[in-house]
Amino acid sequence: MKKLDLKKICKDSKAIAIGGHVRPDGDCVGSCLGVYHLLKNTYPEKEVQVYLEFVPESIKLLPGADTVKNAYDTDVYYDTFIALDNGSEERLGFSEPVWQKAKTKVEIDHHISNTYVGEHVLIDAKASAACEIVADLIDDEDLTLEIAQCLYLGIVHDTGVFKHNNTTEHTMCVAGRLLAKGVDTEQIINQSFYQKTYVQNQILGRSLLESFLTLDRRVIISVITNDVLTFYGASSQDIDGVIDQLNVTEGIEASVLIYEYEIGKFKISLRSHHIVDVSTIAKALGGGGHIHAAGFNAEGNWHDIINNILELMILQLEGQTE
Ligand SMILES: [Mn+2]
Repeated sequence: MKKLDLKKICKDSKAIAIGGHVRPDGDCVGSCLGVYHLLKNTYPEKEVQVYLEFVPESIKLLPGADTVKNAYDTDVYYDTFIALDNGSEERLGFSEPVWQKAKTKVEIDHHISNTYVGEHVLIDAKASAACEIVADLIDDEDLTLEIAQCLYLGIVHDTGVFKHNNTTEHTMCVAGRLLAKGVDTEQIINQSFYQKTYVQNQILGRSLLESFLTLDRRVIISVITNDVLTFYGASSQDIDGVIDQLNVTEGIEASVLIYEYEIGKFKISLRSHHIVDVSTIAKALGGGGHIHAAGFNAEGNWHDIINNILELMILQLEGQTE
């Protein structure tokens, strides 16, 4: 596999920009900050700047997170741009013009759909996370605790704490190498991944309490109305994770979460385990997604939405094809 030498590529650059995809996640922020620390440590005199749309609240514990900018300085020319965890140029968002102008373009990613070509492109779809690839590009003497913290967090997030099937033997070896640098794994995993705000917990509790089982207890459904959101002062971000909790209920095949983000307007998340292909259901109702995780938007009355979903789900549970 082609290996990039980040230090060598940046040796003659005066200013280096680093960026990732819109709506940055743990792997995106972690890989950007990991590369940021590597270059700052190697070339303290150079201008190195990370550009991301935002840093999610739960990831602000990473060293260097406070240096990230969400608008670019038009008076600085970056001769090198390093894009991470980013499948296509458009996904860079506001920093795309900086990328376009840069003389040297570096792309490191693990999305199978990645379309980049160029001299400094490194795409490994087998890697669990961009952070895993970046870790392999950093020699042991350059791998500081700060870098290890950033990369560890990214791997934790993209593997769902080493749970998803993208976790390989190599992933664990990389994680072990980062761990050896002194990463406080419990702090990173709990604070950035599992920790919830009080409001998020209240919404989760309420959703579980009001959920119900149907179709022979094979489908679990919960509805969060706009009244409930308003009562708790919750926003759509506070709904994250509710569907996953519904979906780990023992014995169910599929789960449905309906939430009313505005009065009469709903977002619907669907999950399934084995039999039901929720992507076809979501597609039939105007949305899309993957076989076991999909969603769509709807307006009107949530009773009708449930009826529409169940009608399609029954067909699949009964083994009919549609
Ligand atoms: Mn990723």
